[in-house]
Formats: sequence, C-alpha cells, structure tokens
Amino acid sequence: GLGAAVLVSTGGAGLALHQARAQGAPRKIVPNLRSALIVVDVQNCFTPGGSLAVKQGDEIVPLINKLAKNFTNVVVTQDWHTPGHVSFASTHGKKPFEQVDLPYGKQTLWPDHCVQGTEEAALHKDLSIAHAQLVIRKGYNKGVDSYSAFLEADRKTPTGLAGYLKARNINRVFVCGLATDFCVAWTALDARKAAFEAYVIEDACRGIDLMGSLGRAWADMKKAGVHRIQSTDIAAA
Ligand code: VGL
Ligand code: ZN
Repeated sequence: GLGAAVLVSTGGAGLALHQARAQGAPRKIVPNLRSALIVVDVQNCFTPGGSLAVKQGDEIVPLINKLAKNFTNVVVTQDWHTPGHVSFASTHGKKPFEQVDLPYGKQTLWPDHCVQGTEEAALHKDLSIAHAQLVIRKGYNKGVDSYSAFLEADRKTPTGLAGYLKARNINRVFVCGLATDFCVAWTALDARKAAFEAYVIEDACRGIDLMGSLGRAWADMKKAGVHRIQSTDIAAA
C-alpha cells in the first residue's frame, strides 16, 4: 500500500545519505583560476576598538588568512570615506543608526568611520594575504555611500570590480569579511546581479544585526541564489 511505498522510499533515501557519509567526507568546493575570494572591509574601524566595531570582528582574521591560501585570486576591499561623508550621522547633526532620506534613497547613518588615510581605515594588522591582487576602495564619493564592492548606493555608479573580474575571466566569487548584513551581503547580491556565481562563507564573516538586518540579509541572499557555505566546505589547496 501507500504507507509501505512511503516507508521504502524514505528508507532508501536515508540509506543513500548514510552510505555517502560512510564513504567519506562530503564533496568539497574546489576554487579554480576562475574563482576569486573577496575579503570585505577587514579594517580597524570594524574590529574591536574601532569606531564601528563589529562584535567578534577580529575572530575571523586567522580564518580568512587560512582560506586565502586556497585561492589564486584574492581581492581585498576597504571602506574609504571622505571626512564629513554623507553616511556619517555627525554630518547631519543626527545620532548614529538613525536614517535620513537622500536623493538615492534611505541611508542609515553611522558613527564617523574609515576616513581616508587614517589608521582606522587601515586593514587589520593581522590580515596577511600577500598574494592579494587588487585592493578596491569604496565609499570615497562624499555624497554617496557604497556598501557594495560593485556598485555605489545610487545603484548605478560602478566601482570597476565587475569589469576587472570579467576581464580576468573570473566567474565565481566567494565573499567573506565585515559586516555580513551590510558590505558582505550587498557585495554578494551585486555579484549575482552582475551574473557571477556567488558564495558567502558564513563563519568567515561577522554581522552588525541592526533591527533584524542580519536575518533579512540572509533571506535576500537566498532569494538571489547566493550560496551560504562554511569555510570547511572549501577544499584545502
Ligand atoms: C559597513 C556600515 C557602514 C560594512 C560599512 O563594511 O559593512 N557598514 N560602512
Ligand atoms: Zn562605511
């Protein structure tokens, strides 16, 4: 009867899964020459002691150093704002984490952070990826923010990253860094819009989680076809 058929089919699937595990570790993702690791905003301002510190933001640094060894192609990003940047609450006489309406839409306001050329804006001292090929700076236009490493917050000004990756025949990006729910998520979402295959390495990121932003970011990424993976899903080179 039906009951028996259901039993047999679930039993079969369960057995197959079990056998796959018994035969060895699940298949790992092998980065190749068409893959790039994008290390987002691992800067002093976003790590403990910084002006916009992400909780446990420094914990991911050793993991990212290790991960980077599995990638021939690595791109590092830096949030790189002017003094008096439009994303700073102080510019508007407002408090951090309030919102304002700007010509390009709603902007969350932040403490002053990552000002060009300051020690705060430097990469974290323990980040060690000598073979990184490109450092892309973003948010350098005084009147426009840029969470994404691909497109500014006006949603039309490119940073040049998509062109760079495409010129180098890269079709798959793996994103890690800070913060999961802002610069990492926007970068992964824009990677999808630019037709890259996109993976976010969850344990190599930390989030801010401002009023549910972390859950929303994961939901948006899932909808856009971003793969949510762990560092252990990537094969060691
Ligand atoms: C970021 C808020 C403001 C980030 C940058 O790197 O996620 N968040 N600027
Ligand atoms: Zn910023």
